[in-house]
Amino acid sequence: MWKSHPQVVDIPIKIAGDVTGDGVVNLMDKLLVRQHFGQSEGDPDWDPRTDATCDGVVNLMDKLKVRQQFGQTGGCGCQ
Ligand SMILES: [Ca+2]
Repeated sequence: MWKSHPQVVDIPIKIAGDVTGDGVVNLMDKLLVRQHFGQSEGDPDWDPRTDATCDGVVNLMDKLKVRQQFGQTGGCGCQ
């Protein structure tokens, strides 16, 4: 007789504002958003990680998102 066993799988949960994906919202996230500030989808240097609000543009709202979440940790952020 076959029995199914539940499996435990680690699924990294990305923190809002953790644009670098390293599991913590810190100065590196602020710097990356600043570096890409003003860019939008379609720009040659577009980096979707820096669009913390997922609206297709890196603007003040993304900076605010990082600021709100600054210092938060969780998940490994690894992919
Ligand atoms: Ca945005």
